[in-house]
Amino acid sequence: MPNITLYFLQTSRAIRTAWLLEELGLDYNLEFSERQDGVGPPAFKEAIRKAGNPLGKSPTIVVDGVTVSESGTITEYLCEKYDSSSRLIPKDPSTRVQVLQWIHAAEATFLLHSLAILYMQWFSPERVKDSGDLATMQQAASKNVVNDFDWLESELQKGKGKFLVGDHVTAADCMMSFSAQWILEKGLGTQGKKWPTVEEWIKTCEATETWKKAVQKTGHKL
Ligand SMILES: N[C@@H](CCC(=O)N[C@@H](CS)C(=O)NCC(=O)O)C(=O)O
Repeated sequence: MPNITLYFLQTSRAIRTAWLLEELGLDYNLEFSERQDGVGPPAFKEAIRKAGNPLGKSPTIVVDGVTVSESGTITEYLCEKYDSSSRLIPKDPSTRVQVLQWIHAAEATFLLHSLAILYMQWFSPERVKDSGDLATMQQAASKNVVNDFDWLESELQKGKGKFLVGDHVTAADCMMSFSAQWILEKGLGTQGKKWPTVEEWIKTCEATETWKKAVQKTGHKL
């Protein structure tokens, strides 16, 4: 068994890695921290920096002395090393490209568009809020989020199984479920819209034994 440590900040992308580790059947040491004032506490971020990630962000993992950051990279690294049957990132190029597409979309499309809205809320000066300009900007930025979820909804409807790519969990689900759950929970740019197939898929992910184990071990909550 490899020696793996996972730096896990509460309510974060680290649940992607915890779920993946359960899917791979790998045990790991958990370095957990609750949030403080909504962000990572300084001491926890310092511990992550000391472990080799200068940004102090979560998830970060150390695998037999090798430090890896960025949830998508961690996903690809762990699968390359330990997914011997290529179940989570398939070898067949046409299926593989679908899984890779969702791995990247989870960060570079879904979280990119929703975080733009969160940062407007966090960082706009009061005068921008009071003038109504914040609401106008949020409304404009929401179009991307709605398009993203419409795309996810239609891909899930077209899909051949109950998971994002087929009838079993792949790395696509491990990466994408947190993005979808978190954006819907926070209502970031969703404009009160509902995507029933996305909601059903999230429930299917949450019903897997591996997801449940990851939540039980980490105490993850939204
Ligand atoms: N692109 C990175 C983002 C990592 C990141 O921003 N993590 C957040 C939690 S979801 C974090 O550590 N925030 C704590 C802080 O900056 O205080 C990834 O995919 O892992």
